Amino acid sequence: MKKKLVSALVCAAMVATMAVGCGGGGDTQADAPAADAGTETPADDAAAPEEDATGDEAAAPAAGGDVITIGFAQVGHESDWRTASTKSCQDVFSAENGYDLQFVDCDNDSAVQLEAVRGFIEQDVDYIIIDPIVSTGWDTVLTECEDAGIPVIVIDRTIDDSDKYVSWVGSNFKTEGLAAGEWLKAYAAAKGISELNVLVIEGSTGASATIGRTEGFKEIADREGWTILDSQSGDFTQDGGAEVMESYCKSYEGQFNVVICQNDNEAFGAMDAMTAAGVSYGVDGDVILVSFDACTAGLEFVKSGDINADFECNPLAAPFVEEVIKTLASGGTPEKEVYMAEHWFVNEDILSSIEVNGETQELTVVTDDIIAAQY
Ligand code: GYE
Repeated sequence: MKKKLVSALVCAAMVATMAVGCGGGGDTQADAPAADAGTETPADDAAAPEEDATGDEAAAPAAGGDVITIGFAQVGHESDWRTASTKSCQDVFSAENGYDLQFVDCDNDSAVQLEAVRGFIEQDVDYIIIDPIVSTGWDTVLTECEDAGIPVIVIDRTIDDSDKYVSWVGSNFKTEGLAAGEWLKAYAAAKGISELNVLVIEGSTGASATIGRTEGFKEIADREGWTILDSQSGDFTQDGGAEVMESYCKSYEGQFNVVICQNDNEAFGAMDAMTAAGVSYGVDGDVILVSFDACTAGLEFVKSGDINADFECNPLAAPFVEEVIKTLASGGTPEKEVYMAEHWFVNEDILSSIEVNGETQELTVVTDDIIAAQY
């Protein structure tokens, strides 16, 4: 395992209000034993808290026979990561498990997302789950949820201008960006590459995932004196990644040797655009290609050597959310912040670990078993 995984309790105790990062140094993460404890792969410890994600009948919040109604305002359907996130919620909050899940795909439109939340208030659902498209503009609607007495659980992206939610479950995006930077530094040194000229394809503008990954990577780039030639949004989509990369290939022909894509789908688009422009990438190419998310298809490209390194972001928040709901249903106070476990994946076995925030973090070489266990 890459990190020493510690209880999220420690993290929550340290951070009273919303803030990306935990305690300044490396983040503290919730260990999550897999539903299938039989295989040991890095993906396993990020799969589910406590018991099987399908739910233990006796312990389920709906055990008394009442169906629990949950409104989920999802970002959209822009990426493999998003598909895995939606599936995680639909699997856990199924009718079989005693839930009525009201799912709204907000198609990356913040106005639609606010409207969805207001719709859930009107329906008087029992709980509201929000994956906030952007990190600001939330206080008014969260106050409305509070006034209606409906607990809000935020997943994945953070809300930065309100703390009127009971719990947030997600990842430390800045740490992911820092890890990508620290890996690039160590990798370039191991390969004898002294000059790094970087192009960044950012995620959706205003999303905390974009903000954190951009900040984290830039911090290392500035410290190391690398040149970031450009940094534009590819909107977390394959088409967006292809479009930005196509224009980068024209504007920066022969000038770049690193491309950082802030998710796998952008990386797939960037690969297509580089291939079309005759630019070689990956472990045998001229351009080092880095991605985030590490979903199944992303890891397949790491294994084939097309992507050099992929920094995981765990989309399986729903089992953790169910724990929060169980805690609330039994009159308890859930942790304000729950960080999920993640791993850093590479193709080549030339570095065993990197230092991130003063902490040694393992690098995992992708194998078929890891891909088979990933989402
Ligand atoms: O990286 C991207 C998705 O918010 C962490 O959103 C998430 C990001 C993820 O579209 O693939």
